[in-house]
Amino acid sequence: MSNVVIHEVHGKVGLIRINRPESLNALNNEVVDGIAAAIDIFEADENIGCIVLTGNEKAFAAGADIGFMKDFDYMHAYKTDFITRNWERIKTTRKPVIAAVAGFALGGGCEMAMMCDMIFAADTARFGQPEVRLGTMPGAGGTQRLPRAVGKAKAMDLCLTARMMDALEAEKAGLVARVIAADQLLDETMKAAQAIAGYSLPVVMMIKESVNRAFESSLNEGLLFERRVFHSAFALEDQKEGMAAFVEKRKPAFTNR
Ligand code: DAK
Repeated sequence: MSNVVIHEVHGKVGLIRINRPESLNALNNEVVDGIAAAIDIFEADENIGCIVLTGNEKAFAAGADIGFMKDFDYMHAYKTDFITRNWERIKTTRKPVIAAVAGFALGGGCEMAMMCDMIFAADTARFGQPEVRLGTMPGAGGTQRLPRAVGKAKAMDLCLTARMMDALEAEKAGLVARVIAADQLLDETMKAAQAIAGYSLPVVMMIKESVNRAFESSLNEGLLFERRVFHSAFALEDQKEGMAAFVEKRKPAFTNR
């Protein structure tokens, strides 16, 4: 795997760092393929219970690499399935992914953060969909995930005016789960990720699947899905262990079964 993406194992957490600081982590195929390959590795590793995706202190990612795509024509974008082919690996992993965002998360960078299950933002984070300035539009979910997260008014504002939203506004609007002092961002995110990874992996996967269902179904269908998955959780050894441990006033020892 190339060094524009670094992947490391920290206990039960897989950490992925986007590493193109000279271009504010602009996303080209090498970066996106590298992220997808790291996710493949972590998905296959039974020991990993949560994934963290981050950039550096200046940028999570300042968007798709403009130099890389500026000469694309329609046929090239269509035939190579630009975006769908490799970007969506973040969306398809069954393990939870936390985006730890400091600095710029713009265009495809904001869209990539939104593909993750939640975003923890440094107080330096700035989110935006400035594609309109480049004579194009968001193409990796910006017009779809952003309104679901922050509502139509702010989504229209960001996509149509290209303005950036700071971390506090993003938290208030519902885009961001937590705002954290920049120098604590990775530590705090890793702590949360280790906590998630310490729970039963099948239960964590069921919760992720069920919350995501809320965005794909009516309320009643979603509730039915949740109820069925909840019932199935009684088939888990980890449910027996978790409830027995509570009653016996001890820490549970989950075995992911
Ligand atoms: N791509 C390539 N290089 C980038 C970049 C980007 N997105 N963003 C920054 N860089 C590079 C700069 O060119 C500069 O490189 P050098 O000149 O040093 O070689 C270096 O990173 C540092 O940037 P600046 O000198 O500009 O730094 P500043 O602090 O002054 O400004 C900035 C930071 C983030 C405000 C500024 O760099 C900026 O406006 N960057 C572009 C942000 C942007 O427009 N992002 C959206 C990209 S478009 C599509 C699907 C999806 C998309 C498009 C089409 N289809 C299906 C067709 C997605 C599009 C995008 O994401």
